[in-house]
Amino acid sequence: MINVVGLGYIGLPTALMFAAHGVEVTGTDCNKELISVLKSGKTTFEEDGLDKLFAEALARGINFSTEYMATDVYIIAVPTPYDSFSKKIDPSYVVTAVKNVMSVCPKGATVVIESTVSPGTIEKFIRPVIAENGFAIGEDINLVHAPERIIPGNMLYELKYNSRTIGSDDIRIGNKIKTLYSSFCQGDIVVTDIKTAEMTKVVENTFRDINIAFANELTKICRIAGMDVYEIIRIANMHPRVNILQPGPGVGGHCISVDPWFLVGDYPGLANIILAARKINDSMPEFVLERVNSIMKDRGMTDLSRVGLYGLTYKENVDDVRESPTLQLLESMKKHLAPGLNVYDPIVTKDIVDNQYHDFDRFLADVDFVVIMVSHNHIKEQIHKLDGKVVLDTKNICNIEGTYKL
Ligand code: SAJ
Repeated sequence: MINVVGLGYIGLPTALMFAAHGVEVTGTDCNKELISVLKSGKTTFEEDGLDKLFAEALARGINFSTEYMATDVYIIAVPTPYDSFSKKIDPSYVVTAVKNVMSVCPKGATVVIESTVSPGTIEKFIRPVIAENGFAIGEDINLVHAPERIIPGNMLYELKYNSRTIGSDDIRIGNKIKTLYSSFCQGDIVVTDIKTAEMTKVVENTFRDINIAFANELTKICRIAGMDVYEIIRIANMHPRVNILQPGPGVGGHCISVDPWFLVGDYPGLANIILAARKINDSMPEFVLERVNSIMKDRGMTDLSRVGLYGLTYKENVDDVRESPTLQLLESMKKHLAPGLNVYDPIVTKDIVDNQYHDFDRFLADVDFVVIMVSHNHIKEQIHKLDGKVVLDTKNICNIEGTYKL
């Protein structure tokens, strides 16, 4: 039996995937409300195919509990935020989860950390916790780091087909956990040491952050040069060794906008490109505001209450708003004591900001200027409804004549 600890965006699909492939699973989370929702037969976030997988896992007997189980494999998938001042990782959730595991696990158990951690975190924070609890690593407890790689919006496909990294002190234990993940994972699974696995994961997200920052920097250059950045990227990407990502209103989510900071926090002075990329991506919401300001001036518009932001989530077709560019933009307006703008997102049903609409047509009726912040399928399918509005399209999805771009 495996005990998956932390049933959020990563832990839940992972637990369900194991269960649906015949592994006996108990999912544990300290959030009682979340456990009771799962026990009532409902999933807790939107993701393509998640409800179907949930039904399969339930049919195979998955359990949910707020308690940790006595078993031989634990998979820990709890959040690892960073301290916004020092930029260093806050390992407290992983440390607490490991402590709780130590209080119930039998000797010989394997603890797999799936949460993304900064390189060295396992050495610095996790090994001591295990030792303090009287367990000898490698004898009483085995430690493994198996960072996830799945992308929200295509999680279930990627769980099955992405390659994975397993970091372990002992190749035999690494191979044992590889066999466990092979119950559902059809991609290559590389077994390496723990530090290499930690670093590789952070490097992957940092690479993407830097690439997006390059696209965003080009956007600013092209704005001054009066050139079309999308056309330039499209043509440059026809070169066989060039693959520039797309510019946008900023980088959000709990991974790409967070993980590079671990390297900046741990290696100040060395992580120069990484820091510059972070700054460029973090500057994008303000850049959108500057564009709104200059377009309003050009059009002789003065009433901010007639401006609306379309999209609140950190990217298209997900319901996750963590670190979203729209929230960053609203935060920045608040700092400058400016009134908030109208906001609408078809996927975010809870009220999380002021002036938030829950009806698209009412939102449209109340605004003259729409800023597309997120390219949900919802807007792509009814882009014609923006006809007659002033539109700033930060995602390059609107072809209506006169649409402003980043
Ligand atoms: N974005 C752009 N331009 C692009 C692509 C993305 O501005 O061309 C923006 C998005 O709009 C979003 C942010 O970047 O705000 C991040 O979105 P994403 O789709 O690039 O990535 P995430 O954060 O959803 O998932 C990433 C993935 N990492 C990589 O592709 C290297 C995923 O594989 C990881 O599992 C995930 O982080 C994670 O959990 O670490």
